[in-house]
Amino acid sequence: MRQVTVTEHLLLHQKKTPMATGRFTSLLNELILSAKLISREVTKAGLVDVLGFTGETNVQGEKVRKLDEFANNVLIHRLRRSGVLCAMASEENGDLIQVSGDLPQGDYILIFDPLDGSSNIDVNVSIGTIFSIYRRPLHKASGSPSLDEVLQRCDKQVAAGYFIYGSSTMMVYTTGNGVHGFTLDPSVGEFLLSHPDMKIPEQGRIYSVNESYWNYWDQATKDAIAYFKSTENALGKPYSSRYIGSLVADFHRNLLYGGIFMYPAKRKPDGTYAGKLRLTCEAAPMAFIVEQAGGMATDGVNRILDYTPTELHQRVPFFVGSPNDVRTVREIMLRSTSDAVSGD
Ligand code: P6P
Repeated sequence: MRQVTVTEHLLLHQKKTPMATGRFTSLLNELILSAKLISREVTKAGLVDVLGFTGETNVQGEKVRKLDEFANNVLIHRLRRSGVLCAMASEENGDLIQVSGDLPQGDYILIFDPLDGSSNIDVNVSIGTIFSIYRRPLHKASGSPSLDEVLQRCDKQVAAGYFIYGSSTMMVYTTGNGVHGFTLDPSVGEFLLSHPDMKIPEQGRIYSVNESYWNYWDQATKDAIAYFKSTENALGKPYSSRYIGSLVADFHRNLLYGGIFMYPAKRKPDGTYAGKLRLTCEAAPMAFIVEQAGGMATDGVNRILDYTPTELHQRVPFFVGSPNDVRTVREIMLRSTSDAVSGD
């Protein structure tokens, strides 16, 4: 396959969308540079643990700190200078990160999880950076954007993607014209097209969930999970159970092989139920990607992309993957809930 870079692919294959503009390309390039810097540090993480500090300093001239703080600082530092953002939001920061002041601004809004699953880094498990991009509502394009300009309906995303730092570093993204995967070739420092037009298998063979929460799930959830462990399912045998505990790694494997990732609502000490994953920087971008790859993403019943966030760090139950499996979960949950209501 001829070597195609991300920028080339964007300009060549997506020219029919407004996203193939120079401004979006410079945003993507700053994300790519950030990912290269993060990938380099993630790769050395084990050495930092074994050898103590490497003695190197990071972009801010400070000693290498915790990896997710490092990743967060790299993204904020670089993207502030992209000249195309009016606001950012990070999983690591409680509030909006403004891009005001002397730096040039644009009308894109970036929401990201700088290093998802970073607790896995000490055991050399793949982790990732997740990003979601919106445009500022045109009628408000002046001054610093307010929170309500950022909390847009999730199907308003103009792009979404992730970097996965694993056996190789990959970038998978969509601008609404399919999903495309690029693998970093460290020898040239470029992400090269390796997975054009990715499509998730319609029927999965894998289910991914942390079963230790069984006693914290409601009955509808237990009925759904039991489906994948039974012989009364689409496969006629139990699905394979694969759970890494790193969303990007579990999602990426299921995108390639087919399957469903589930993080259901759990009962809290006060008796209410809530999800763990964050809507704006985890569920919404992954939902955009999976739908563009022919998959589905719900909170068990409702489509994730139909959500409008009420707060920046809102959490949701999350079911994402092969459409047959996500649809089946929805049917089981609706039936289980109606049985509960009618007392069956
Ligand atoms: P648990 C990592 O902390 C994360 O946010 C996701 O990457 C991952 O899917 C999930 O939490 C794992 O959570 O409760 O199973 O450890």
